[in-house]
Amino acid sequence: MNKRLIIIANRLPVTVSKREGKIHYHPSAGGLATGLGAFYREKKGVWLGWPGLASEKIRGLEESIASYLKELDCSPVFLNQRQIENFYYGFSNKTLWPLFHYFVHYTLFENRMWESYKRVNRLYCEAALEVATEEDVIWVHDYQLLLLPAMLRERLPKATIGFFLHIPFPSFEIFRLLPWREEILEGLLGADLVGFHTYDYVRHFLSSVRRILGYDHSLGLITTRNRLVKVDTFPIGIDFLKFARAAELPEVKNEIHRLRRRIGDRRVILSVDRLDYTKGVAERLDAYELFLEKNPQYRDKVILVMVAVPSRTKVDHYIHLKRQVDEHIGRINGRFGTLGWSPILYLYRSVPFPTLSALYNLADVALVTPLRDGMNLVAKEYIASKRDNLGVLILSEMAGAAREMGEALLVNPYNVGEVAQTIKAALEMDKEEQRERNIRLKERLRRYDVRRWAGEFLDRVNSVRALQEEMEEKNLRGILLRRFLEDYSRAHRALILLDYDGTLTTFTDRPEKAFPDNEVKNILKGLTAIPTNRVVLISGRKKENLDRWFGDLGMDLVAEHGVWLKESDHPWELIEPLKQDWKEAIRPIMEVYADRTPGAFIEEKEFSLVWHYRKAEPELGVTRARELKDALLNITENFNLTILEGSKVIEVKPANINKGMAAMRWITNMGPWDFIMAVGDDWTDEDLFEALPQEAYSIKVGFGLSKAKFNMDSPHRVRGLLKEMIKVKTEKGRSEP
Ligand code: ADQ
Repeated sequence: MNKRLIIIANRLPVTVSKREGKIHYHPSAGGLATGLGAFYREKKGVWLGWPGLASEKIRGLEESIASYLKELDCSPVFLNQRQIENFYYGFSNKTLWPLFHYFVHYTLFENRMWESYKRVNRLYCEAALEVATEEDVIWVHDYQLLLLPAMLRERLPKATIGFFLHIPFPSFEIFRLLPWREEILEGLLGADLVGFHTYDYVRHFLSSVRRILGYDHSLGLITTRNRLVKVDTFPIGIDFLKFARAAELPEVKNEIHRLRRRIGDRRVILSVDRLDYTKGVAERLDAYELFLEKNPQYRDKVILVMVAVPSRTKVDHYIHLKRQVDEHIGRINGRFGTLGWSPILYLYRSVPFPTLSALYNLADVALVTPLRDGMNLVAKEYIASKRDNLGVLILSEMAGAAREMGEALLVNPYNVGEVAQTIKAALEMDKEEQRERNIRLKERLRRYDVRRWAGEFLDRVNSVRALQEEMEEKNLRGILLRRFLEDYSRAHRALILLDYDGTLTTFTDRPEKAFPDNEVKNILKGLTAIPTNRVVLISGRKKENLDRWFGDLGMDLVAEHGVWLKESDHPWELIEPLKQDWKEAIRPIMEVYADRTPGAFIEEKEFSLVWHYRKAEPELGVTRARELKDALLNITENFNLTILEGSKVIEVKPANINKGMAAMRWITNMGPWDFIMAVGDDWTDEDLFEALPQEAYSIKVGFGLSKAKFNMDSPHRVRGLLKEMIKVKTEKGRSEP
């Protein structure tokens, strides 16, 4: 199905301005607008965003602006001066931008700005609800709208929602500083797919989600309380052909001639960016200065063309940066310049495309040295523009682009000496080598251009949505739930197999703390009291533990994942004679890993050993659990043992004993049944689900891959289900005396 595409970004691809009382429209700068501009219109989409002018300045003109923009498939979100101040210049650009670029000392944490950020995200949500439906694909962009996915999800639960972050996602150590970190992560997890430029950013995000919200993931698939969210890498491409073909255009050729006349036959080093402290302009100037100092032979033979687009000119750090750069350039030009030569040609403005393209074509070297950059499109545009494949790209390791542009000369932008030397090496690189490097770079840029990037993102978001729907279909509610209750109410002999931890109760830090509350006891008592029911609690816990908690309820019990069985008032029985000698070999290994992992501990059961890591630092816990499993694998085979991976536990016990085997005693020996159900939440319950006959109801608590036919999202809902079952039978009992 060809779904409509709704793009939501801070800015529209069209900017509205007002000059001499008249409204003007012109295309917005930046890769996203040019790259996706054509794409969303082909998809019959709508682009939602701020048109770039405060609403105070267009009082009374809102409607005519909106109707003009509508022709361009754009839908404006109008922001007033205060919102621009607090949401855009404030929280977006004084909190998130510096923090996510590791400029912690520039970061402001102010509640007033945060409140505005929430309100404006809500405003975008309301605006989106006017155009979007659950049938559309909604693609939210960038750090100004981190809360929007969850807001949209709340209102359009079945919509397909993607989110892409254009800037870096910082490491957990940085992200944790944000006082509103939980809300931000929850906001993002409203999406079906969250995309980043590089795998490092993906890693950082997953780690923050795990440590801050406690949601685990497997291969980038996060399981939240009730949904799956995919996290993946999509390195943005550029509009390759636009740059590759530009040199043919007469206006670009003219610009090349004009600039060449001005520059003479000097070698050209080019620097292009928004004037932003993350772009490393000061360090770049230091490096160029050092290069001129160390290599007098190049004076008057080179020129650095520095193009800087004014940016966020109302934020203090940017005002300061502008002054600093002006002075720095003045100093270098004063120090080395001659009557006929200025070492730096500085253009502090946005240049039109023909000029930009001409500069890319002329430049012998592109100096792209941000201190931190999500991707950096300039690096890609430079290479794409080179028709003869000549030219050298010097690229910062700290730019996302460095991950895929290994053929460039990679530098650490803080290492001024290294950058200065690399400028020299670039100017002296032989042509054959330049061609070789650039041809390879270019081929990748051609293949993975901005359309391919957007196409892959949208394909993926649709496939995640399909997976979500599959999970939805398994969710035991609505018609499915009604059918379940009807089947149950008709049953004359019902077998009810229940796991305890994670199924009837949520997990706690220490296993002994998870004792049953009154509600759960009443439910179990109520179910057991119904004469047509047979209730079996199948747990991994020790039998003494189960006796203490459930001994007086009259139901059947299975302890230690199927080692011990007990029918109501009868004594405990061992499922079969079992040896214990293996424990001496396993315990010391587990001890080593418990000592090395703060928070981890060993629990000894009669026929198994369990290594718990719920209280350990989450990532260390997972890593150590993997290592422990590896270390145990060789030994367990000799003893005929199995290793079970439960929820934050590794358990070793005799093979051929499991919950499924234990359940067979009831399923087959005590049958026939006209209703069987089993509920469980972790890997150990999968054996149980597998042992059930075809017609049985198997229910997994939580989302994720399972052999169970149905899902329920929490122990709370399982309790609700069991209460319904009691009610159904009690009412039936009353009406059928
Ligand atoms: P930016 O920080 O804006 O983007 P960048 O990726 O380099 O950085 O894109 C800048 C764009 O503006 C380029 O397309 C460039 O051609 C254009 N541009 C720059 N200077 C110009 C000038 N003087 N005149 C005209 N045009 C100029 C954010 C992230 C990046 C990420 C992009 C896309 O910070 O890391 O690569 O989004 O995801």
